[in-house]
Amino acid sequence: MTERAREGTNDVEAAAEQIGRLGSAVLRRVFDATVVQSLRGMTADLFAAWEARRDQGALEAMEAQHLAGGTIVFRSLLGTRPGQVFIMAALQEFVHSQAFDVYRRLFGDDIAFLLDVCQMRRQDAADTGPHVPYHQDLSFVGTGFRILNSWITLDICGPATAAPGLEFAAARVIEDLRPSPATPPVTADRYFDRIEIDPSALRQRLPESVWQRPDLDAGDAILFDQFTVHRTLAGPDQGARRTSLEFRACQAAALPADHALASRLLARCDGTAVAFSL
Ligand SMILES: O=C(O)CCC(=O)C(=O)O
Repeated sequence: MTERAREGTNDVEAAAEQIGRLGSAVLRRVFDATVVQSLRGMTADLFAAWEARRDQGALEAMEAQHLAGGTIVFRSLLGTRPGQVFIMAALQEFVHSQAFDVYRRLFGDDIAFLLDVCQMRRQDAADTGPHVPYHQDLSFVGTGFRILNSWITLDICGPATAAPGLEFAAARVIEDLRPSPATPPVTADRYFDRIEIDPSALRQRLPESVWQRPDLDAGDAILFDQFTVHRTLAGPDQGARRTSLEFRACQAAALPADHALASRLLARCDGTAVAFSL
């Protein structure tokens, strides 16, 4: 066991400033224990339901592929009533959290959640497929606008714990580091072999000092943009399951209507309430 890494902040302004500078920040206690417990139960039920649907041959090919990687995306969840209930519950909690205050600070009051790339994900030693290798999420969108992911863990995770966490580079990177940017853009599907960045090239490019490997409590978040290099961080004896939610969103006006990621849910904030429209 290593000493637990406690980097991170509860301060929205500090998080927004760090994201502007370095593309990422750790934000503590985005969800409290009650919210975590409720969302965790719903994710467990939904994974069980999706596994049953897979076994009945009722999933689309891409949905089955996502599930093999431990993932269910929000657009897929929207297709069932329990999935819709979960999305609205999760989004309600999210838009009332400090994480959403960071989005509002960066993007203003009209924010688009990208339904093809908002997701729930499970990671453990046994049955959720490979750990995700070094990659950037959506670097193909370029520098025109920022997509910010809030990766929120529903379980204690990180190097000093029993469950795999996340490693990421807190560094100003504004280019697509994928090995062959000429390959077709990766959109909703995530083929690791097309997005994996060579670790030795990364070590040359990004010094050890920028790499963060936080230990996180359930409800803590890592916020990062489309250029942030990250991967699953798992040691050999970290067999415990970790479930996480990922809310990827951008300034609504920045997303062209014909964009590959245009499947979105608009959240409009009037200062006191948030209204959603598809
Ligand atoms: O949850 C993880 O371990 C990795 C998730 C990730 O890298 C991603 O969804 O882009």
